[in-house]
Amino acid sequence: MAGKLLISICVLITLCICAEIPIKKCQRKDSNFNKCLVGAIEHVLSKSTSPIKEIGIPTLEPLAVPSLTIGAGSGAVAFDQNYKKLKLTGISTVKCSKADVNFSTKTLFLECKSPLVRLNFDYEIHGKILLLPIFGKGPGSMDLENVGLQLTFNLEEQEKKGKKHYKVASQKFVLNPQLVKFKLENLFDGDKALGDNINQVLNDNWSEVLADVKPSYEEAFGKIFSSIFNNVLGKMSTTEIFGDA
Ligand SMILES: *[C@@H]1O[C@H](CO)[C@@H](O)[C@H](O)[C@H]1NC(C)=O
Ligand SMILES: CC(=O)N[C@H]1CO[C@H](CO)[C@@H](O)[C@@H]1O
Repeated sequence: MAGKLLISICVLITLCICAEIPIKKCQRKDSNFNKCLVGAIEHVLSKSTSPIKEIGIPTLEPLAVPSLTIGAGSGAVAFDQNYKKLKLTGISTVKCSKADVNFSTKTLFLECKSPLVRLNFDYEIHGKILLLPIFGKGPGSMDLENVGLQLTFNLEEQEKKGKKHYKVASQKFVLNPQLVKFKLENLFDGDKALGDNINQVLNDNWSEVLADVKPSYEEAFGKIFSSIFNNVLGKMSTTEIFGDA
């Protein structure tokens, strides 16, 4: 019994020492660096149904956001949107066409696509949409179909324990879906006819609705992605991530 225990402890220790960080590495000096980066990013995203603790990446599929408040727009959407228990799915199927790092300007640019990004949430709203009164509280979803995603990170250097690390100084996130479908359940205290009607109006006019709230969504999710990327950058030095300068 004691022998067996000892063996399993040894195995555990060996595993811990041998375990490589489970990501593909790309060397900045390689001529195909940007292409390698596309592969490495897609690899991480495809494995994101569980966290990658070694580099500080939480589960991204689904990505859980406990609560999110988006302020009223200036047009179609005249109310604060309060979301709770928000879950974003679709990140694991993201394909990137471009990853571009410029080490002199310290910028990382990503251009990706997803066939479907879905947001599930509990909502609470009270206000007017496209001039029509709307109120309610309940579960809902928002589907973004064939969505283009562009993410720019501006980085700055910092030193941690004598090693050079990057951190995100600012970010810009742009999302462009080809179609958005809304589904808000239990609107108007459960009045189905009124609820169906507003959902129809939302879906018929999705592009106008989206235009009003898009900048706030981009800002909110840009910050979420930055904070995840910052975790990675904090755990790995510039050399560990991108190879020697
Ligand atoms: C990096 O950006 C600078 C300034 O925009 C540009 O002159 C340079 O060519 C870029 N480097 C690469 C490798 O793209
Ligand atoms: C309030 C509003 O702008 N409604 C428009 C939504 O879209 C339909 C067409 O599907 C228009 O007829 C409505 O005027």
